[in-house]
Amino acid sequence: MKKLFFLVLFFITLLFIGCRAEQETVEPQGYIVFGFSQLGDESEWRSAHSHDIKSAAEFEDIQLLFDNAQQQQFNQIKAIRSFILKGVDVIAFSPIVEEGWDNVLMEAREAGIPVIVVDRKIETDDPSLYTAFIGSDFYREGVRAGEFILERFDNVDREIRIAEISGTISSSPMIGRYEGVRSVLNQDPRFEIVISVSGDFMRSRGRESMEVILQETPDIDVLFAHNDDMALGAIEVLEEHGIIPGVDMIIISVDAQTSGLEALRQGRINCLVECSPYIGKELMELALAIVNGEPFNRYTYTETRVFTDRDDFDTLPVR
Ligand code: GZL
Repeated sequence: MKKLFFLVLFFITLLFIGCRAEQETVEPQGYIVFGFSQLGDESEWRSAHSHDIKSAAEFEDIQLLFDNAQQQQFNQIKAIRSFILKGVDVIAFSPIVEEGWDNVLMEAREAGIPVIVVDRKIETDDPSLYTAFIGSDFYREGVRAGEFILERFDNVDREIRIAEISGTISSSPMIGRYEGVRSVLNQDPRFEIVISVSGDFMRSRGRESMEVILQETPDIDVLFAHNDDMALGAIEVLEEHGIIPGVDMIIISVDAQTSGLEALRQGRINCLVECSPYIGKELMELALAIVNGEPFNRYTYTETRVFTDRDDFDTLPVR
């Protein structure tokens, strides 16, 4: 009987300690509450972007409310509204497309919550609706791609036929890269973009796009893909058709994430225009400066480097 008593007492004590321990491991309340609406998880770049932001928030002891909109603008607007209702200290979002944000940003302004536009840009008649932007110069990325094509075909005296697989229609990276590459190629009559298909920044859609390209337009010299994932999907299709990517067709992509860099080392991609997703640290520092009333830059742009098949591969970044 005595044994049973002490056994019961032992288990009750354990239960109590467990509960106490559980109460003490409640999530720490971060220094500020930061609501972030991420547009989706469509690419390697996006995954790296999300991971970098989460890690940076943890490092800065910032309480991050992270929402994945699954590629739907409506979900981003809903998430921003929920952040407003929760009374967060700062809101940031990566806008899937440029238009349609004014109303929800006016609601954030009325609630006195500063908004940071991250990665992609928005189109608005009232730039005071957001406090700062941190991301990349997409037009310049397109220009760098065009410059590579001109250089690679410098001594070729014939028409150069280019196919383009573009990103999400009406998104700022798609618009910028589309216009940037044309601003260079239009200077030289040898170059013609004979077909442009949207692949929505997804590998599967890159495959579909290349199938369309091969059916619609023969004799393509160059593929310009607006991101690695679509380039890699397209490359799979080329190889299935016995076309050697990087040799029979020059391949240029944007992002320079892990798989893109690997394909460059393998000679299946000829040029990568870097677009860095690693803005988490700067984003958190920007948010803290805004909330604490300290000086900050309204516009912050990431560096754009270009890697080609003629580089010393030992100097390529390791992701
Ligand atoms: C660019 C980013 C783009 C990447 C794609 O800043 O918005 O979206 O280039 C990603 O890989 O899907």
